[in-house]
Amino acid sequence: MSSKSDHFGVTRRGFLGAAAAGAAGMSLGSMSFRPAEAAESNPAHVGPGELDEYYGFWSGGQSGEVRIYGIPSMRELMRIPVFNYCGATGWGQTNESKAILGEGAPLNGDSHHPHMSFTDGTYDGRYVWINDKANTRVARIRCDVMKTDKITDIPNVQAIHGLRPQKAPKTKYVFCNAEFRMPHPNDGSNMLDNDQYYTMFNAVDAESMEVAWQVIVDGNLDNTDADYKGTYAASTCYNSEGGFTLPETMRNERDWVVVFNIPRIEAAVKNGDYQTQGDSDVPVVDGRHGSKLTAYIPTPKSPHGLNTSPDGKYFVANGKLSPTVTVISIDKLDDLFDGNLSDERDVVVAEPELGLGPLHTAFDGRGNAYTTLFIDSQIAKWNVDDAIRAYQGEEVNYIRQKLDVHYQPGHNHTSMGETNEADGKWLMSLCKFSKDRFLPVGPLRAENDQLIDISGDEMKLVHDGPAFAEPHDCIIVHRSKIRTKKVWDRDDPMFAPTLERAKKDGITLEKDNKVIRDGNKVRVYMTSAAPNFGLEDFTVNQGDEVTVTITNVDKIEDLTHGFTLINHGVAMEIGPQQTSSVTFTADKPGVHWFYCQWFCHALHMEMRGRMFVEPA
Ligand code: RUQ
Ligand code: CUA
Repeated sequence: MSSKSDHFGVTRRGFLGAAAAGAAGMSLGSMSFRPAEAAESNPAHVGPGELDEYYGFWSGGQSGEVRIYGIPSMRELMRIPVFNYCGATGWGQTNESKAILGEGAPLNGDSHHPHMSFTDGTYDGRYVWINDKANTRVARIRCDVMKTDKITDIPNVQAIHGLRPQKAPKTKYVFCNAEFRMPHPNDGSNMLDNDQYYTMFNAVDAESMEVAWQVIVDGNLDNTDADYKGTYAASTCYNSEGGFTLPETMRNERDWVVVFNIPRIEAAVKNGDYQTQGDSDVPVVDGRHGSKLTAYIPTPKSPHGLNTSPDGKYFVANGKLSPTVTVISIDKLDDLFDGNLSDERDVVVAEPELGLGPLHTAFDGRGNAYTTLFIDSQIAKWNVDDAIRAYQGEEVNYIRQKLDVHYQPGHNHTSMGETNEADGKWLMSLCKFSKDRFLPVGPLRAENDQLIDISGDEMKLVHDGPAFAEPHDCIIVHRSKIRTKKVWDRDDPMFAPTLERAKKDGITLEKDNKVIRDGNKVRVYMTSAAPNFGLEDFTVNQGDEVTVTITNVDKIEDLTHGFTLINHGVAMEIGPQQTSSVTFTADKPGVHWFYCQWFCHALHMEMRGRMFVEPA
């Protein structure tokens, strides 16, 4: 070991081993250098000016946002504020974003699972949904502008965790698991009465974003995925014990995968076979043990990830506290629901033992599966058919390879891997700990998103990508699936209410620069065109409630303006052809400069003006 590598008090691990040492040009004394020829031979290298083949949508974890990466370069292209406040774009502050978030909505989130809308089993590029575990919400991002356009509070439950859209024929529902059992009603009358505790599986209508129905279950719901026919969804379920404390939730050797029979649930709702709870009018059906709407398939101890194979044949439940994953035949579920099987376990067709702490599984479309092993810090590549043969008693080694990752991987995801177009090129391992892989930055460290080339027979680690605030999950979408707008449409629904208000005020947003007084409410309308605001100044009285509405009349791609008002905590983005507005109180007399905070022109620094506030 060279003394240089100890400079930061870092101990290089012996098991840097095969994968890392194989990366060209890497030696302990020159960790951060790679010869140019090595960079070019790296399949993840995307040269200057070249475009990536895939979009990656990353959850922003505890930040509550969603990030867009280019894959394979791992270049971060955009951050989409969702549940969080964004000081750059004014998300959480502009009137348009508040209308989507809801007045007084919390501006934090814990986003885990970004998933795109499907048509016929593959991505259709319309929407990406994401959960907020922290505040029990589900949000939708419009992929034509890459902005959040709807956020739904899920009633009667706590902590939305697993989320997955229906894959076929076209995403009608977004399935989302509420994780924590809570008493019903949750009004303080029954806080210690375990019999009144349960949680629910939820379906959100993909178009309206209203909650379509909820299903009461036993246990805590974890992750979920859907089949390729629109008939079933399956969720992993831990805490079958219904315990409150860690020892209580660990007693049973087996927990469940719960399978939801979507047509039967829809029929129950249609027949009025449901109840409602509290203030909500969402139909609630009972899917606990004994219900015809669900099936509980016993699986070893606290299963976590739930992944559907891209051929549509299997649900794979990842053992977490068991070294196994459980492979469930989707084709056998009809028989299970029709009562033709004697035991729920009859739908299990394989249970390969992979290593310690299996959390999530991804697929390459060539019959192989890739499972993260949290405790072993490895990815196990295994063959599904061989695992099935082994379960039937044949002597066959289903493990293809184990690759060290750094360290403790949670989710992994393959390119197009959750669709029927899984293409087996890239695998992403989202490692929860980076330890010695990056320069230390204080007690809080980056996570490590590792890109693995799976196009050949062997997995090859090709890139370490630091990421902030645990991106739990990601998807890798071929760029052909996505068409984004270059400039906003003037009648975009995102700012339609603002257009409506301007119309009432007799304003033509594209050309008028006017101040309208309405009691102590003042509405300031102006345009922005590089390098000018339509108004060089405007005057209000101290105490006025001021709404500034700005329309960017530039039609040029990438020409965004901003509006920042000094000492008022006000800033917002105004993209080309966009209208944005913000409301604040002018409580300080005197001169307050406003300026454009988005570099837009050689005279960008000069793009500014004054707000005069007359003393009360
Ligand atoms: S979970 S590390 Cu929030 Cu997706 Cu598995
Ligand atoms: Cu407009 Cu800077």
